[in-house]
Amino acid sequence: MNSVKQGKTICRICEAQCGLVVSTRDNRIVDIKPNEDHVASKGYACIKGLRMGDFVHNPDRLKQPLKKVDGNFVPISWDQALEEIGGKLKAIHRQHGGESIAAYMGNPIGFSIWPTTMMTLFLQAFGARKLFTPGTQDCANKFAGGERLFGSPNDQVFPDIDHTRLLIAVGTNPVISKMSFITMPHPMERLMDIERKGGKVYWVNPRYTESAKRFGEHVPIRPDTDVFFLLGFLHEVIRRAAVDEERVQRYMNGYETLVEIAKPWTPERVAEVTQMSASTLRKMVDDYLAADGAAIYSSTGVNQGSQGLMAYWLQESINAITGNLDKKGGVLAGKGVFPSPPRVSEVPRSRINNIPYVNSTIPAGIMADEILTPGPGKVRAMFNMAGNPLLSCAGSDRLASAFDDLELLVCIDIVRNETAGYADYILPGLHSLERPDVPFYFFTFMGLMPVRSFTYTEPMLSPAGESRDEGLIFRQLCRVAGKPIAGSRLFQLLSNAAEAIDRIPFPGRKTSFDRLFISLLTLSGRLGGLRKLRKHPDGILLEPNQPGDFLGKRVNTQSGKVELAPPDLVERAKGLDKVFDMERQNACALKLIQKRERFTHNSWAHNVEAFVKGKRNTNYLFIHPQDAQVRNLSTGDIARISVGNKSVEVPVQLDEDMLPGTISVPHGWGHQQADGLSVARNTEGANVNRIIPDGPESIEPGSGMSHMNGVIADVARV
Ligand SMILES: Nc1nc2c(c(=O)[nH]1)N[C@H]1C(S)=C(S)[C@@H](COP(=O)(O)OP(=O)(O)OC[C@H]3O[C@@H](n4cnc5c(=O)[nH]c(N)nc54)[C@H](O)[C@@H]3O)O[C@H]1N2
Ligand SMILES: Nc1nc2c(c(=O)[nH]1)N[C@H]1C(S)=C(S)[C@@H](COP(=O)(O)OP(=O)(O)OC[C@H]3O[C@@H](n4cnc5c(=O)[nH]c(N)nc54)[C@H](O)[C@@H]3O)O[C@H]1N2
Ligand code: SF4
Ligand SMILES: [Mo]
Repeated sequence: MNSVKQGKTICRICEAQCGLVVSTRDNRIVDIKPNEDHVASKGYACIKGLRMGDFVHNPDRLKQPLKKVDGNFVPISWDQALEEIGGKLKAIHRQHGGESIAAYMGNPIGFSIWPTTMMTLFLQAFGARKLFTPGTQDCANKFAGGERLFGSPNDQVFPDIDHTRLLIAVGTNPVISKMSFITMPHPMERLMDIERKGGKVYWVNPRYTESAKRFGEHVPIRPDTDVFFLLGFLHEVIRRAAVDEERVQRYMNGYETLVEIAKPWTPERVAEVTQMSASTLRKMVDDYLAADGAAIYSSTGVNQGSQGLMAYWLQESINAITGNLDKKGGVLAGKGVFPSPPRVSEVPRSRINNIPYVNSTIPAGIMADEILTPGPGKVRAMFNMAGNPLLSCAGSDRLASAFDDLELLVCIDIVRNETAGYADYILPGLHSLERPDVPFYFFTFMGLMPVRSFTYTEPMLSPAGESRDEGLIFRQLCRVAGKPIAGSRLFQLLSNAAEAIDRIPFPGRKTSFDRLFISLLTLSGRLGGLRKLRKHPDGILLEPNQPGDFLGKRVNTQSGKVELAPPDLVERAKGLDKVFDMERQNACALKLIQKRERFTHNSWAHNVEAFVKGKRNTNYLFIHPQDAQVRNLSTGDIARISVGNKSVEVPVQLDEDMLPGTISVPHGWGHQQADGLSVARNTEGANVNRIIPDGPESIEPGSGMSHMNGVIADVARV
């Protein structure tokens, strides 16, 4: 047995990106500890990062390519897999063109620059544009909002946590999630500091969350009514003339339009649907305006509603006109390693209802339609990397039929998940600990950091079995299909040469091409080459984001000013009266929201035995005792939750923390058909996305967001 080796890396499970110290022996993890010396995480990590060994060395880990033969998966060689997939791809491309080829790029790999870039360049080689991502399940409203207000989807703001005096946190639960659109290890500690320094945190949430129980003030809100809460807020700000007129004059357009829009929405009126009293709202406005540095921040609880883009627009407009945008303690515009890429002059549109792409991706809510609708551009081949759309996207039943309809479905994953059950080929990719990496934070996310830092990591392990770097897989497929990656012969030649060199056995030598790519990127971002970065496994600190660095300097709109009145949103605002009336009519209906849990991570943590022990082996219906009583439900009963003609059944858990009228069923469950997941297969629970509607009518205009939060549902005892 060899001795234990120790290495430093970063966790790539969530946006916090904590530093870890990983001990290995004989290519197996023996221990993972938080890295006390990491410049940003300083010794923090959560249970998922610390248990990563269970993901890497999972007995179900894929180690060889698989091909479906007569309904069963059989192992084949890489050569055979590449030849056959490349051949089919070539034929489909020749007959039906690039629009018939699509891809889904899942969440976990979004944190690695190399495979994500390669998948994009692979699509480019075929003139294929249909890239689906979980973005339209979690944050595309922010991309769409950034584009309209600041000029680019990559122009994003985040609360200046270390200096803010007042934070209104809407639809987020950091104790569990560690947040999104802000890279902040140990978020609760940092947020608690706001109150320790005499400031205040409000949690606007239909659930009295684990976070709200720690500190701050919980303000309940009826699900999917945040847009009205924000209209009431805006109304009050304007009524009190609490506007930084000089800034508005100099740096913003469209303020007068905003004034008109806010006029009818008094706190009394919006209270009718938000269930937040006018006095509570006014108190929040008082505190916000009194604070020297205040911020409203929101996350998936709002993003996944039916008005996520509208809410984002109002929220950032409030932050902007009150002078809190680009101000110490307000919201800062994050600065990436590279400036935001130039705006795409012509946004592609889907053949389905002419729906626009957002941030160069096509909404996942119309994936089934793109596959099932006949005619030119019908998707026939699909590549799914590190994703589980069958469990994570809306409309699972339609998606299942769609995947059945494909001529070619290739899944690249570390295990055989539910989606892979529909695949023609499954290719074993790398676990993040097996690749050299820099986080995919070059444009946007790099900047969304209270502590702006950068960490390069070497692989901690060699690839399991025959598993292969995803980037290499795409370049090899391009070669076989006769379409050079990125449409560049030179790029393809370089890749082929690097591959040939890498094949020569030479102990201790590391693959060259990916490192070369990363080096070029970091060098051009003036971070230094790998030699320098390797010397800093604890990360390097970059110049922090500064207030006063954005307005008048980096705003990417044509006017150079913040656009407070984007025409399409102003137009939509006219329809809000109707939405409001509907809300009033539905005041008694149950609304279904999502819920993240400590031991689950979207759909991929349930194959770890420790995470699904005992009562954790299923998802539940969380329901307030009042709502349960009316339906004759108690804890342990099985409930049927229906939306339209679709339903799922899960056990009931009475939960006083839910606002009455609100129910919750966590997503990522329903693994019973997952033949490739020996632990998850034996869990119970159901896939809530079977009842979340998909299709062009169920996504938010402009952002393409699937409506997953605040969906009206029925509950009955089984
Ligand atoms: N343990 C764990 N951590 C995770 C994940 C996981 O699956 N498990 N997933 C990761 C991913 S991919 C992401 S994107 C982030 C997301 O990070 P967050 O956005 O912080 O996600 P949640 O913790 O689900 O918080 C959303 C909150 O919104 C509330 N909410 C629901 N509906 C509404 C509404 O209509 N209005 C308002 N105001 N609030 C509402 C919910 O009660 C919930 O508390 O978390 C990441 N971290
Ligand atoms: N109803 C409802 N649905 C939701 C949400 C919700 O709140 N409610 N949340 C949404 C959100 S925020 C998100 S981000 C999506 C996530 O949705 P997805 O990204 O589609 O799904 P994951 O569950 O993250 O599945 C990731 C897969 O990647 C694999 N994987 C992990 N690491 C690697 C790697 O390095 N290489 C390769 N090749 N594979 C890897 C895992 O084994 C797993 O099979 O779900 C969304 N779905
Ligand atoms: S919070 Fe947990 S899952 Fe997220 S990066 Fe840190 S260790 Fe990984
Ligand atoms: Mo997400």
